Amino acid sequence: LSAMTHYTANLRDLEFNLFEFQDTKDRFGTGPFAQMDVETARGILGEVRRLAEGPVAASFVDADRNPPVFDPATNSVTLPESFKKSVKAIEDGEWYRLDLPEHLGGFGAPHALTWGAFEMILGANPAAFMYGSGAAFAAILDELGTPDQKRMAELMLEKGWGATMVLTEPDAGSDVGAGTTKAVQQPDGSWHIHGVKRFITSAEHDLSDNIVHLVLARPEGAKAGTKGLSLFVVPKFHVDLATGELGERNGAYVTNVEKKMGLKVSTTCELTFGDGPVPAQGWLVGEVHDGIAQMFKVIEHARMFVGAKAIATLSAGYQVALDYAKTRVQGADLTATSKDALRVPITHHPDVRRSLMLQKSYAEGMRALYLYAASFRDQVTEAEAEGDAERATLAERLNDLLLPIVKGFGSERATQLLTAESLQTLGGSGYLQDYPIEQYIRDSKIDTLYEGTTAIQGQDFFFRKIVKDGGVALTWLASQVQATVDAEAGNGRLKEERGLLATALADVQGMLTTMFGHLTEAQQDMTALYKVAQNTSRLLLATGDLVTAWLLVRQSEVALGALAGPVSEKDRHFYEGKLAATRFFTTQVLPRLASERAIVENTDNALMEIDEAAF
Ligand code: ST9
Ligand code: FAD
Repeated sequence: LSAMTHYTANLRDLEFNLFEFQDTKDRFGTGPFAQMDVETARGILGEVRRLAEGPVAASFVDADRNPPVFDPATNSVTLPESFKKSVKAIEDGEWYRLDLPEHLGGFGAPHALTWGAFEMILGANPAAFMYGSGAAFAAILDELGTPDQKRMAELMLEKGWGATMVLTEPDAGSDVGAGTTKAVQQPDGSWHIHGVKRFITSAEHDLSDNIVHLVLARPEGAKAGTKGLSLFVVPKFHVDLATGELGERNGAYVTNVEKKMGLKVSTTCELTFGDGPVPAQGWLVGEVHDGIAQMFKVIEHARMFVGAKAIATLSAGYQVALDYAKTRVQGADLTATSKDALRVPITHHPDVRRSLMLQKSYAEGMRALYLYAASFRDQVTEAEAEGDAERATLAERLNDLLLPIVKGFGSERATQLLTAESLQTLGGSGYLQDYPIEQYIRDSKIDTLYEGTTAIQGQDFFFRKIVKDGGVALTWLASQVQATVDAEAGNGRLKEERGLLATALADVQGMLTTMFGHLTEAQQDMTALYKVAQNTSRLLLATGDLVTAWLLVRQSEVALGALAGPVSEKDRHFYEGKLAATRFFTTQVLPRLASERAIVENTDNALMEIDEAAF
C-alpha cells in the first residue's frame, strides 16, 4: 500500500466490459452517443482513475477517524478539511456531468460508461460521491418540475448546491406509506411542512451554500399509504429565482446527527420541519400529487448507486487481499516433505486460492452485472432516438428487473465476502486499522440496509418485477441465458461451464415454479403468501448468482476469442483469469442453487405457526 492511497481501481476489467464485452462497445460515437467516442471514453476512465486513486482516496481514512462535528446550538455541521479536498477534486473535474442529460451540460455519455467511472469514485471514497447528489437530483427536478422548479434545478447545478431525498420517519422506514409528516397548503399556493424525518443523508454539511430537500409529505385530508403522499421541494435557504441570490433561512433544521458503525463522514440527520417560529415552506413538485411515483425516480437512481458502491468496495477489498497474499510468506507448500522446506507466499495454499478466486469471480461478475443493468438505460435512449417504442419499453423493464439484483444481491454478496474472505486473507492483520478492509466492511454494511433492505428488494423483485410484469422481462432474460447454454462458442472449452449453467437455470426456474404455485394457492388460502415471502430473498440471491455466472461464461467466450489471436503477456493473464473465474464460479458456486431449490420446494408454513414466545 502506498502512503497516498488505499484504493486500486480495476481499470483493465472496466475497459474489458465497456470496449470488448457489453453491447455498449458498439454505441460509442454513434446515435445519441455521437459525442462520446472510444478515445474520449478511455480518456475519461483514465482521468477518473487518477482522481479516484489519488485525491479522492486520500481522505478516506482521516474522514473516518475524524468524523463530522454537529453543533446543536446552530444546527450546523463541520466536515473534516481533508474530506472537503476530496469532494472539491471531484467537483473541479465536473465529473457529475457524466450523469446529466446534454441539455443540462451533460457529456452525452452512455450510462454504462458513467457508472463504470463512478465505480472508481465509489470504491475510493463513497461519501465523497454521495455529497454530489445535487446534480443528479437537479436533473430529476428538471424532468418533473414546474418552470420555476426547472430554474431551481439550473441554479442547483450552477452553484453546486447539495440535495437530499427525504422519506424516512421514526415509524416509517420500509413502510414509507406510514409517514405522518403533513403538508398544509397556503393561500399563495406554497405549502407548509410539519414533521420529523430521520436518517436523512447529507441534510446538513458545510460543502455548499444551500441544500435542496426533496420531501415526501401527506397533504391534509389525503389518503393513507404511499398513494396519499406528495413530493415537495424544500430549500434550506429561500432563493430569488431571478438572480439566484439566497434569501431567508427556511424552517427546516437538522436537529441531530447520528453516530454510526461506518460511512461516518456521510452525515445521517434528523430533519425537523416547521417546529420553530419560521415555517418550513415547500412547493409541490410539478404541481401534481404523485409523490411516491416521483420519488421512485430518485430511488431508482439511488438503488443503482448503492449496488455499484457495494460492488466497488468488494473489488477494492479483493485488490488489498490479493496484494497481501502475494507477499505474505507463511508455511511451506502442502506437498513439501521436509520440516525446513522453503516457506512460500500464501497464494500457494489451496484454501487461500479458493478464497481469492471466490472474491475475484464475484467482484468481476458483479461488475459485469451492474454494467449490464446500466446498458439497458442506454438501449432505452437509443431506441427512443430511433422511435422504437417497443424496444424502449422492453429495455426499461429489463433495467427494472435488474435493479433489485444489483442492489439487493450486489450488497449482500459484497458485504458477506468482504468479511468472510477479503479480511480473512490478511489473517490477524486484516483486523487492524493498518489496512483498509475493516473500514470497507463498516462502510459497506449500510448497503444492505438503506434504499430498501434486502427483504424489500426480494419482494420488489418477485411481486413487482416478475409477477406484476407478467414475467415479460424475466422470460426475455431466461431466453438469453438459454441461448448461451445452447451456443457452441468456445470450441468445447466451455462445455462443462455451459452444462452447469443449464442446471442452474433449471434450478431457478424450479424455484419460480414452486413460488408461482404458492401464489396460486393463495387465491384459496391467503396464508400461502407466507410461503412465497419466506423465499423472495432466496430467489433474489439465486437469480443473482445465475445471472452473474451467465455473464462470466459470456465474458469467457470473448476471452477465448481474444486468446486465439496475438495478445500481450499482460492481456494473456487477464483473459486466462476470466476463464479461471468462470470455471471456478460455475463449478463451486452454481451447484449450491440445487439446495436452494430444494429448500423452496420443501417450504411449508411451520415457521409461521410457531408461537412468538418459542423464539
Ligand atoms: C435512502 C437514501 O435510504 C440512502 C442514501 C442516499 C444517498 C443519495 C446519493 C445518491 C447519489 C446519486 C448519484 C449522484 C451522482 C453524483 C456524481 C458525483 C461524481 N420502482 O408496491 P406498492 C411506486 S432513502 C418504481 O403498492 P407500498 C409505484 O408508484 C429511503 N416505482 O408499495 C407504486 O405504485 P404502482 C429509501 C415503484 O406497499 C407505488 O410506489 N427508502 C417501485 O405502498 C406503491 O407501490 C426505501 O427505499 C419500484 N421498484 O409501499 C423504502 N416500487 O404500483 C423501502 C413501488 O401503482 N420500501 N413503486 O405503480 C419500499 O420500497 C416499499 O416496498 C414501498 C412499499 C415503500 C414501496
Ligand atoms: P425497518 O423498516 O424497521 O426494518 C427492520 C427489519 O425488518 C429489516 O430487516 C427489514 O428488512 C425488515 N422488514 C421491515 N418490513 C418488512 C416487510 N414488510 N417484510 C419483510 N421484512 C421487513 N432515508 C431517507 O429517506 N433518506 C436518506 O437519505 C436516508 N439515508 C440513510 C442513511 C443511513 C446511514 C441509514 C441507516 C438510513 C438512511 N435512510 C434514509 C433510511 C433507510 O432507507 C431505512 O433505514 C431503511 O429503508 C429501513 O428502514 P428502517 O431502518 O426503519 O427499518
